[in-house]
Amino acid sequence: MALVDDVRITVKAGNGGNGGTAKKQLFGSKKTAPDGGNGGNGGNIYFKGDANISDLSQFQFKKKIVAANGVNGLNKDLDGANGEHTYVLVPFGTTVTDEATGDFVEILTDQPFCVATGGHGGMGNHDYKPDLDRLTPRHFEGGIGDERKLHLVLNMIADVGLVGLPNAGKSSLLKALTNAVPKVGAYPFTTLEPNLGAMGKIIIADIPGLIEGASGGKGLGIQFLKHIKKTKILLHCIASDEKDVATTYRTVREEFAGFDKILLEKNEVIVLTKKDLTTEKELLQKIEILKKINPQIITASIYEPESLEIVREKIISASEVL
Ligand SMILES: Nc1nc2c(ncn2[C@@H]2O[C@H](COP(=O)(O)OP(=O)(O)OP(=O)(O)O)[C@@H](O)[C@H]2O)c(=O)[nH]1
Ligand SMILES: [Mg+2]
Repeated sequence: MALVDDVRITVKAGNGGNGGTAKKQLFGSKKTAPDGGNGGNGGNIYFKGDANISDLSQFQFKKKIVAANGVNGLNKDLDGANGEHTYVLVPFGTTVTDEATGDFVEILTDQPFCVATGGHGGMGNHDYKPDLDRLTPRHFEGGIGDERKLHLVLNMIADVGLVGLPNAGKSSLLKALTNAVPKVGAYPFTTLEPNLGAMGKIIIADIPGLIEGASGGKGLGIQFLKHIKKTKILLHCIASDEKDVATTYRTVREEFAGFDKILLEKNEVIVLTKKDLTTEKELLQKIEILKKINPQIITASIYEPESLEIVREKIISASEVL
């Protein structure tokens, strides 16, 4: 699935219902008495984290979320009903920023977080104090519900991140290991948006390839590095038919350093991909070179199921350690 991870929406909480201004005729008298009920409160809008939602695509075409208004108060002292609250389910890890104030919150639990409060219901005239002029009500208007422009950004919470140069075989590996069906191509920058896939309970993210200078803005990958900031394990993919695997490795690590050093501290497993494209001898030489830098190294080919089994086992064992 392509990931929608950055949207701007408007939320509008319900307005309060107006208080009633009715008067009843008093029995056996020419006098009247106020009997207008209170208006209902407008509905609030809450955001809640939900594990079944993986991106923000629900907001691509639904840019405004509106909660119900409170119902107006009626005569015979009937209070209007409160407008129903609206609960919006978002993926865990969604940051919600109020564009006007810059205030933000990261949704990390399923506890409802109120982003817009409904207006108070207006006071029905039956509630007026006798010292107020009960027959010319002043506070009957319901309050206006909050309206806010919100910027939602999903820093997705994947357990494992696939990183490497363009064309390293990252998306192919995601496809082979999970239920995801990312686009695969024999050219760099096939992946333009991050892809997510599930291997059992483990979520794997595949991001666009990184190139030298990416942390300074070159290519595509850098804007997506934020998505792997929270992963526990990085699978650093290097194609076995690369001539200088050590330089390739360092190129990507330097981009990590340029973006956020936290990436350098993550548990990293090197995967020499496309092992079918090289000889056993060459493969062993490349393993020897890379082992000196990081001893956690495995080899894989999407055409060799037993090698994929080893990748799976490595991911699972690395996840268990953490
Ligand atoms: N022979 C062989 N080819 C592979 C293997 N894995 C991937 N490829 C090929 O390598 C090319 C690039 O694969 P992708 O999975 O798109 O590479 P990527 O790293 O996701 O590339 P970007 O999205 O551009 O960063 C495609 O033509 C794949 O078919 C493999 O194990 N063996
Ligand atoms: Mg790709």
